[in-house]
Amino acid sequence: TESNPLKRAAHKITGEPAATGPQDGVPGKPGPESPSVAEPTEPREPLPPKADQRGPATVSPTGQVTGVDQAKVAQGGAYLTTAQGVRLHDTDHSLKAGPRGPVLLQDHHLREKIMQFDHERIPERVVHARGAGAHGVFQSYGTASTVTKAAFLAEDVETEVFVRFSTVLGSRGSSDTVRDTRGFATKFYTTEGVFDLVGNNIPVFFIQDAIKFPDVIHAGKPHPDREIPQAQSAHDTFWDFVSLHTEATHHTLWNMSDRGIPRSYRMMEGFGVHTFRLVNAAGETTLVKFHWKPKLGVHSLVWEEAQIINGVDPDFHRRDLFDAIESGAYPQWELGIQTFPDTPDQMFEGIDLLDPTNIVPEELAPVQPIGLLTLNRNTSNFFAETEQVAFHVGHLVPGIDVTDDPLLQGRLFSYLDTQLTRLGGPNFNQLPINRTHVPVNDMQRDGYHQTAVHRGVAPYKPNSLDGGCPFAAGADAGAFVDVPVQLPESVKVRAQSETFDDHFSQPRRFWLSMSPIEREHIIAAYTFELGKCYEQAIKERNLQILANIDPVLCSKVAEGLGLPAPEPTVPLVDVQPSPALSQVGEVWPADGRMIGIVAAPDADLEGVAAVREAVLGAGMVPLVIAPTGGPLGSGGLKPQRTFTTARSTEFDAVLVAGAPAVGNDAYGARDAKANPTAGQSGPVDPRVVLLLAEAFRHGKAIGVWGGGDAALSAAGVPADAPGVVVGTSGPSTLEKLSRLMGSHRVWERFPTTV
Ligand code: HDD
Repeated sequence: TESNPLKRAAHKITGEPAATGPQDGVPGKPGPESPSVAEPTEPREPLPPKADQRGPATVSPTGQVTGVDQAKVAQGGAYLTTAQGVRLHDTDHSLKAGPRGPVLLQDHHLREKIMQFDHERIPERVVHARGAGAHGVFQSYGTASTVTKAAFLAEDVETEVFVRFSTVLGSRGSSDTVRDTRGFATKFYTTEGVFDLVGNNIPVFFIQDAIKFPDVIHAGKPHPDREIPQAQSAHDTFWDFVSLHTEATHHTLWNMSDRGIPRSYRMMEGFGVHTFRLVNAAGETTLVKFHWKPKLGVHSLVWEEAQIINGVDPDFHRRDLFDAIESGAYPQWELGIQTFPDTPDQMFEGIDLLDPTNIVPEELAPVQPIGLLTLNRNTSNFFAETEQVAFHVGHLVPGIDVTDDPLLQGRLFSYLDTQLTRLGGPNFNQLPINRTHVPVNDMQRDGYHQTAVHRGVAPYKPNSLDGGCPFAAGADAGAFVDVPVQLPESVKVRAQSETFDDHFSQPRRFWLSMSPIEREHIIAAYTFELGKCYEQAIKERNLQILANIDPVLCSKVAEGLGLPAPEPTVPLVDVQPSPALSQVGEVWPADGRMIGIVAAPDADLEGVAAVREAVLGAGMVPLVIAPTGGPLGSGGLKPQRTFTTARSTEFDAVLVAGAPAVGNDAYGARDAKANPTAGQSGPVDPRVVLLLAEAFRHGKAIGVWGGGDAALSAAGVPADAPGVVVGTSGPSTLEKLSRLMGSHRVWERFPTTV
């Protein structure tokens, strides 16, 4: 009955009981009852399968698709069984010679259970090991139909998708908010087969030729002797590599910018990086670059915040994505293309389109929207979906083809190859998450983990024994036909085009396009990362690179390192800035943002309840933070966080109702005693003081009412500082605070010198 999906489903993350609890994000569908405290005693059928738990389709020789209910195969019946379906009556005790005796070798259940467990892990991805995925739908506008015949890009076509976001360097268990590039890989289950767009949140790459990929990754991964640091670029081997391969300058600069620490996966751009080739129905070709534009805008953390989150909530991005989808705040991106004529030189306005270290500024080639991606369903099993999903840049559909970008060409080899080790053989395409949603008739046979029961005797072509099946299709029947691209006359060489040699003018454009605040962040990031290097020569070599980007950048970082700033060794190019590259200046919707509301039992609880409703009504998520987990006041207002579990980094803005005093609970009083300086003014709980001080330092909007200004002064936050609202009531304070949130942070609070 509730029309606002956030309001309807927010109980999933706010912990409140739902009147009509949604299940699987499906509004109105009653959810499972909360588990009772006592152990259940009656056998019960497992929950019905979710859509993504259905098994791969089986295709008959005539192309008829029949679904196998994988959930039944994997998890059916109310009783515990062995893998062979034999019912068990005890899985907690191994078979022994007497209760204190040795375990018997004959215990077949023990043996099977432990064997399976011993082999639960598969190798993590060699890069992009840490990730989070979600299901969704892609709605095409049809605006790309003139340049591509791809069926899923025709007008009003809806295509199911699966998206996996990731960090590049860290292991599977590493933290989400490290400084790194983020992966943005999308699998489109189109009516013409699977198309994968395997991109990043940064539009350029470190290297121009895939042959260097093992090298750049070896340099970025932890040092091989002691395997540190984890998921970081702040170490000698990374900076050694990027200073010796100056083509890495542009990507490195993006990593040192705010793009390296996104606020959320929901607030990242995505890029196909390479130039691709589209083909339309008439066989005409167009070169394109793909862009994902988040509806919420592009936003980042600040560095201290990112570091704190690494400790207090290493799953920050994963949780954020999951919670947003669960609560109905579905993240959306528009897919766009920049188009370029497919000229023989494959250059555009002097920019080599085959060089993946280049962008084409949006001011020169506008991004034209072609469809809308909505992520609306969480995974129901991380391993089966997010871990087993296998992307490949060679998963193309008719109408989309590759170019000769040497990085892309190498990727075409790598993505299939890596799955053999990771997923244990060539049949990973049959895993439910990888399976195309259209009939498959591929003449591939056997291999490890083959699950299809193929019919017929003639998996070769032509044949007469299976009636000639399967038949090859022509382009008119939707076949992928390679574009007959004219190649220049050439000789076999290990070399690259001279047009790949300018490594500094594009980074310079990026630097010049940044606002002063963003430049400060870049300077701070280089100063931090190079400051973590041990080798003086590596610091100096990198300062030389910075001098070739911009003298101010170089001198500021040099100052921080305590080293002299070198002169540039290349002439500084007079490039036009590209305002589209800056993240600061626009106003964005605040949907799905997290609002912390601090309240003690003696606060204006009616005001808190009203604010909570208003936050939900505005499509944001309210989290009430109280001294303990118990209900507040006679109205029974339930807190979602306590002073012990809350940290400022979880919230985009903080509201305080009153000034929660020390001693509201034993822990607050103890903290105050142990750390008397934290609670400077004495009466305010030190954890609230910390919350406010951090929120202020990180440029977050803060609102107080009902005596909350005492909490502000305890935290050293001036009541008249930019982005601080001292209101007369909860709702009026929230209203002013919400207006501040559209710009993501209160940028005026950050000092700038450049
Ligand atoms: Fe890659 C994974 C993106 C260059 C080799 N890559 C991987 C993933 C993303 C990217 C998002 C994770 C996919 C997932 O979620 O499963 N990679 C990129 C981009 C690149 C790029 C945007 C440059 C423009 N990659 C690149 C090169 C090579 C690889 C040059 C090798 C020559 N990438 C791989 C891989 C991975 C991979 C080893 C590891 C796991 C996987 O493929 O499935 O094959």
